[in-house]
Amino acid sequence: MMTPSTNTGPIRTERHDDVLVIISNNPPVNALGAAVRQGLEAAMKDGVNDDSITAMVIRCDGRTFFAGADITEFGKEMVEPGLPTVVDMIEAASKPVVAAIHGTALGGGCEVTLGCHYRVAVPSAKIGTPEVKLGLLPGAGGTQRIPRIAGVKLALEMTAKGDPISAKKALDAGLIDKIVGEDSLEPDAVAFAREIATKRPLPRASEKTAQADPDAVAAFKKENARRFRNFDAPAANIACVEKATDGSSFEEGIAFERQEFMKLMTGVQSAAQRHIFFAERQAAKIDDVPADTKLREIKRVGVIGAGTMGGGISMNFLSAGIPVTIVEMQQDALDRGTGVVRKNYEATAAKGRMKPEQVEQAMGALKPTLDFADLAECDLIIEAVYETMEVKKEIFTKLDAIAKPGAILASNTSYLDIDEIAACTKRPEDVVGMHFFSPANVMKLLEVVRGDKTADDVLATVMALAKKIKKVAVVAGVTYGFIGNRMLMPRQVEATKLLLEGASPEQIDKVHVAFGMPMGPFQMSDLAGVDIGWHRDPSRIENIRDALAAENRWGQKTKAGFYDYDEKRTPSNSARVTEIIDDFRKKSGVTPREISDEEIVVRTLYTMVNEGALILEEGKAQRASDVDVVWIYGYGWPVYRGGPMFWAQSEGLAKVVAGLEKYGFTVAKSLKDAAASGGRLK
Ligand code: T1G
Repeated sequence: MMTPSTNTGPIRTERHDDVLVIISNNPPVNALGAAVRQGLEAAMKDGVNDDSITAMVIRCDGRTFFAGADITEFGKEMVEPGLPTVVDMIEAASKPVVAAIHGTALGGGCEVTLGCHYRVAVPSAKIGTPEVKLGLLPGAGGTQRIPRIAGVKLALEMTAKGDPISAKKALDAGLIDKIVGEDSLEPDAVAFAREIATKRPLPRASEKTAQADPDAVAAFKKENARRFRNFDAPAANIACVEKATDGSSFEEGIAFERQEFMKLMTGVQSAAQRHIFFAERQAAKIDDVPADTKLREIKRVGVIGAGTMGGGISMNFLSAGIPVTIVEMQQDALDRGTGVVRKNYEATAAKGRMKPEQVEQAMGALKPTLDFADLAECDLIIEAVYETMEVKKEIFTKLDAIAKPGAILASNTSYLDIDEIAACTKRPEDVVGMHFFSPANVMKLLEVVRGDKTADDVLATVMALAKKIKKVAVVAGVTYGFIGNRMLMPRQVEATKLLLEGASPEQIDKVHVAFGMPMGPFQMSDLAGVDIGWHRDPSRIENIRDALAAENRWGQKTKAGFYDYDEKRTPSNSARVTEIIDDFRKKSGVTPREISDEEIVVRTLYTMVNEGALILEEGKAQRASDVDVVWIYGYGWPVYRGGPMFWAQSEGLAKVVAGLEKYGFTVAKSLKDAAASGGRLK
């Protein structure tokens, strides 16, 4: 018999005879904000003090169990009770408390389950402590309870890496006690609570002892040093888990966790990573297009070009279960392209990340054709051919003649003018840019280029589709290079000038890698190809790149570029490149000088910020945080620096302006004004 009882804000309770069910209704993800914590505290008191209640169940309405502390509260005055207090109160209860888990019990949500004496979950549930992805660590006892329940190795995996685990894995590890029916979570949890209502002693994680596992810790520290250089949080998570096994009491462990948590919470890295968490979600919103805009149905996608980009783009849709028609001009190119797609899928399957039958399913949904007219059946057609305007215009003119009414016509161009391409069709409102980043099936960023005439529903459809194919989409305006590549240009120009003036490729790259970029400008050139955009005339040498390209120094693919490469593609500084640069300096009449790392930072990083400010002034990006998202997901900008615009704020805009002026750059007005007023770039 169920009777509703107390209600405290988002928390209500329902009595199931002798079992009290405590329910949170705090959409969208039941974040553990102040009202939820206060409600939980009140409900727990009710349950404990009511002698007719023998056990309690905590569950959530909506799509998920608590998905964590409320990140929007961070950095603000904490409102009592804090989450650690609530978790400790649950654990200290004199009656059993059962967590009924569905969706994703993450962060503080996972810690609430750990404070409970028992945990049941539906098969599809996931639990995890992803705080490390926010530059934090579980701050409500997770680093001390997980090792005590499930051991050090899993505790390290969950906290220092931050990936959630399945209900099954949690069951095997003892983190949950039972998997219940997918559609009967509440009744099954109530029944379970009744079963264990009189069982004593109540299992309390804080009363268990964690076994040390030095091998696991050592392995994790090695992995951490390799994968997470410069990040503070992973090491702090490892230290907290270690603390749980060094003989310290639970209380001492908690004190250490609190100390480490506060260090991270008040640091720049977590602020940057939390900024990106919200920026990524904000980027999905188009300020002047209503969120409920009716979307066009995309049942089949057409891809023109089966090269590296065309193949990679196709995989995004195939992996999301959307059939693809891929068009090439020649049979051998078509076969090569589809062969690469199959090879990529088989490599994924070989790593156990895909079943063989899924490979066949994906390949079965890929329809290769030489007949351009086959695109007539597609609802979205993406052109991924040569980056020249005349080819694009030719393609879109043909597309206009055969694509069905209402089909979205997209170009994967990295730089070119979408309005000019749209003008080749009678349906410019259906034309949009979809700029994927290579490798297109791996890189998360998708720049969605909004043409002058692009219809709102076209834009909204592509943004929604981006989420479906697991891309992070950012709306860009029509400008050469859109957002990312346009900001890359001043960096490349200045890096080349610095070479001429006395810096070496390795010095410049070293500054960028130390900053946290995956590679510097010249390492990137060697990876992408020094010959990209080269005029192919070895006798015409107008800059250092021409000189390298003329000697077949095209980068990693020819084992020589700005660096020399061995067969494992390990780079080494090249004496020949030094000679080429010296020759060029002599020919240009430049006397090389000592160049400081500070000058390299200003001229290759501050100039990017300046370009980003211009892009915002021209309305080619919706918001400064969008520019950050582009650089995090498209170019590997270190997430713990929050993206170029966030980083400039943390550097101090006045310092950025002074640096740019010191080296003679014209500073964007918005950047100058924000620096002068102590404001922010919007
Ligand atoms: N706090 C506040 N808002 C949140 C939130 C959170 N924890 N999680 C999500 N949102 C908002 C999000 O901004 C978006 O808002 C909406 O919910 C839907 O999210 C003490 C310190 C749960 C897997 O790191 O991973 O607990 O844009 O678009 O794709 O130890 O949200 O609609 O206005 O992402 O279905 C730890 C973060 C916090 C989990 C759902 N928890 N969230 O994904 O929806 S720190 C996390 C997620 C902590 C304790 C520590 C995902 C999701 P809007 P969404 P989704």
